[in-house]
Amino acid sequence: MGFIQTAPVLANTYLDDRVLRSWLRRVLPAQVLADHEGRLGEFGELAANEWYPQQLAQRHLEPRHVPFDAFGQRIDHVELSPFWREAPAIAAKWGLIALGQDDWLAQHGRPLQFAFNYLFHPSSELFSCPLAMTDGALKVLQDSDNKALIDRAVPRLLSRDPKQFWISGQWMTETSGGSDVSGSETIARQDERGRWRLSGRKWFASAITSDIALLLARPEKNPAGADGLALFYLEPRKSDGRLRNITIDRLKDKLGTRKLPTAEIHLDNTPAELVGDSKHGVRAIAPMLNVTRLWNAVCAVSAMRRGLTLARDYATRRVVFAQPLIDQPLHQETLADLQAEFEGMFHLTFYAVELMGRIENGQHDDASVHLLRLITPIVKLTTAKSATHALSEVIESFGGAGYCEDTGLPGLLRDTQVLPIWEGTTNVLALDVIKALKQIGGLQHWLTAIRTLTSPITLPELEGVVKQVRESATAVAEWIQKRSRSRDELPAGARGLAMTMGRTLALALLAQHAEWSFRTEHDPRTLHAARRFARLGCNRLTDTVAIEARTLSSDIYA
Ligand code: MFK
Repeated sequence: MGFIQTAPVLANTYLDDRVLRSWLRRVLPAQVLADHEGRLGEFGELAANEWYPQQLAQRHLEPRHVPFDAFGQRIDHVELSPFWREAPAIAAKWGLIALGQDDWLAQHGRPLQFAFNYLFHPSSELFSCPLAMTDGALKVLQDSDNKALIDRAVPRLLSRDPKQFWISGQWMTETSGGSDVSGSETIARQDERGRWRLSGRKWFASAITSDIALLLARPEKNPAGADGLALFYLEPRKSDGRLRNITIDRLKDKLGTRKLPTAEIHLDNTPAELVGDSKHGVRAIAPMLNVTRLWNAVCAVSAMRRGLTLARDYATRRVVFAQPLIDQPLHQETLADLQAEFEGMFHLTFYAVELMGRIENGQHDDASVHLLRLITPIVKLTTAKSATHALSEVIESFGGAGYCEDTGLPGLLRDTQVLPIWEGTTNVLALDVIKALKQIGGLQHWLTAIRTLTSPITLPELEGVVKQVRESATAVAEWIQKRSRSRDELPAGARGLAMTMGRTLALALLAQHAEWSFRTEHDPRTLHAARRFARLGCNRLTDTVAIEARTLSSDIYA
């Protein structure tokens, strides 16, 4: 037998993660971190050495839809992968939802909850998806005035007891639109007993095995358009496990997220509860979207971290041209760029997580609430794009091996490619940033955040970085100012604007952490990351030229 290449090895994903651990040391009180470090280490061990190998070994075991039983009875059974059968119990036991609302942890609950889920995502066969939706549903129900639904569902969603724990779906998308839900065709009617019943077709019902779902439907006398939609709650299954007036037409044949059972379904007089108002369903479900968008970002940085860890380990084991890859200057440049990009995206994401924790635990002043409203779509779209690019580079860094399914790497890329799509595409979220800017009265909260982060920085090594952050922030303000009176220019350039705002904030956050880590931990690595991220650049602002865009997008010369 000739040469055999050693495979990359995944170490304990918590103990091995300098960036996460350093961030937790900065943001959590020492006692809170000390109380949880053991469990984070245990969880990181399971993620690396139990769940990830199981996922690789069982990569062919995808969910299967069994529409009929042997005698022709419609059963719509969905067979799940072994890990998916076990995952709800893991989530309950480890408090993957409950931690975020632990009274005792107060604002520290969210950072801890998302730290665990960040460790979980790339070893979870995308069970992070129903967890995100569960967390979002929890928020919507808790914010509603519907005491009956709160009493019924909230304790289940927050339960740490696997027998009690429920997960939620979020069924918004219809054939008429995923981004624009205003044309939703599902109709809600009240039966003779006044109970709501829904009929229609949902086109992307993810985690179809969920215990509950939140969805939009139009009460039959309501007007067309988004405002006429209302938010409903339903429990899809009866106590015997059979679906309740729901037919699964088929499971989606998706590019990635293949362990996640996403279904096309029909509702036929399916009983449901109105969550609140019989109109304004989009407004009512928006808090759920904002939670899942943050989860999306956490999953993006988590996937970046997993890919990078494997690529780095592989580079220490792979010798070419008489030298380990890790010692070769060009490969070092490639991995260093990825690491800097990852660190920027990590701090951007977890800044939003920390802000959410503070707002939910008392700091609900207008400035914080407005800042979170504005940065949520920015964080989601910036991290999702960055992660898809990073995972593509990771694959390439393995050469041909990275292109082979049994390394597990192609799956990592495919699962990441969903992140810029679901929960709002990059363009839809960029337009949401424009809407948010209008709602909250402009840039001032974002500019204040940038100033607050950079003003205390005194390390001379960060002078250039801080200068760049400030120049980029000024460029953003000027760009908006110049286009504020144009009807089309602002939306046409929204993607570049949102990316620039995301990257500028990320750089400010990297600088803040670099200063802290250098002074407190005597570790210069975040400093290096900040300077490199600065060289990768923040400014993605574009001068849009309408005639060019019209001509080239249609490729018609008129
Ligand atoms: C692993 C992590 C992720 C896991 C999740 C996986 C699950 C996958 C399943 C799915 O993909 S579910 C589908 C996800 N779908 C979307 O994310 C929809 C994307 N489209 C949008 O976000 C559009 O912008 C939107 C549908 C919201 C636009 O609809 P409209 O009809 O033009 O609404 P409009 O006028 O923008 O907003 C209506 C109201 O909602 C307004 O309030 P008012 O009625 O008081 O004026 C808005 O302010 C409010 N609103 C909209 N978006 C908001 C919001 N409020 C707060 N935050 C937001 N993000």
